[in-house]
Amino acid sequence: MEQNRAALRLRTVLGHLGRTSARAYTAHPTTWAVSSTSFHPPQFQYTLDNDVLSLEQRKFYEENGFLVIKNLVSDDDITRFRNQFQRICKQEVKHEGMMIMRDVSTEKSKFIPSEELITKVQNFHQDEELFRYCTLPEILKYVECFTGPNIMVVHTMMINKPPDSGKKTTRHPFHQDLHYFPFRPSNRIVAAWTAMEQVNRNNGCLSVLPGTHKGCLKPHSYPQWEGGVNIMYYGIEGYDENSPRVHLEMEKGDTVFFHPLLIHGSGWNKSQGYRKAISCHFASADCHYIDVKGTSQESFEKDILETLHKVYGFPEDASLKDIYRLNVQLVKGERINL
Ligand SMILES: O=C(O)CCC(=O)C(=O)O
Repeated sequence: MEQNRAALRLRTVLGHLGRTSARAYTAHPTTWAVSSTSFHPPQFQYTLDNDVLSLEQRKFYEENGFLVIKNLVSDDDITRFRNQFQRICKQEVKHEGMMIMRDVSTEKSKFIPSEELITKVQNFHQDEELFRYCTLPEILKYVECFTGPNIMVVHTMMINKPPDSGKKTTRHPFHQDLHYFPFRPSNRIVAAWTAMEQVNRNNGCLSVLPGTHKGCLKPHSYPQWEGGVNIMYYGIEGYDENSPRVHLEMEKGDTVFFHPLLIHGSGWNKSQGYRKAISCHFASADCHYIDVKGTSQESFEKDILETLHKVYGFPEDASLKDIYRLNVQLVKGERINL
């Protein structure tokens, strides 16, 4: 029954996107003509009233939990992010608090400062050049539709998915981003993820389970994968593996905005290239913190605190809130209410 409902929803999603059956969906412009300005149905809970999204786009996000905007970020900006990432990889630029991650398949090999060995840079808040992504007016314009006008940056990532060694360690298991966040309400949090080149099933594009943002936060743990799993790549427990999924094939500059409860992940990189994307999580500056002790997020809090203690000497008795307090940054509006 649940399966039938999910299949029906997938057909509706593909119908909206101009396809009838294929498993992979190629992102199309989301500029439907109908405006939302004069229409305020009370059932809208995941999007806010403003005149940026068309009614069709709004309904699409409400129903599916994601929205692709074609060609949003310019080639020039992408080149600048790419160049800065290379400078970071070569250690020409360093920032305290920025996390440099490697793939589990190469983590024991000798470290050479080059982009071949770095799969992700997290928390680039202090890097002026990469952080420009989080302040681009074209990004914030859409973010505001989900967060409202007071916007803070809560998490940043530049992802460089390497060619897979054959052990499928470059996969990112299905997960919900809310697992990592100690603030609410979830509907006022949104991710922006921009493809820095063409992304497709061959190089490990994002895959999403449409409509799953309407569920609740589920327990997460490390998947038991034969080749190992990357640090902080938690996977959701107990989701239906046969749920219909949509593969978001996107062009350079296309950007997907998605809800933090949407179940998503990405496939292994079968190509010889490094699949790059830049991403930021935004939240309303009016969100409030929650204590994750006693919740399914507690294991993540323990994990990250252990890592930060080992690497940076961060106090062991700190909390997830303390980590975020050091990082959140206002990008629009007057104050952070945390
Ligand atoms: O870019 C990817 O491969 C997946 C990114 C993602 O889902 C995440 O880091 O939470």
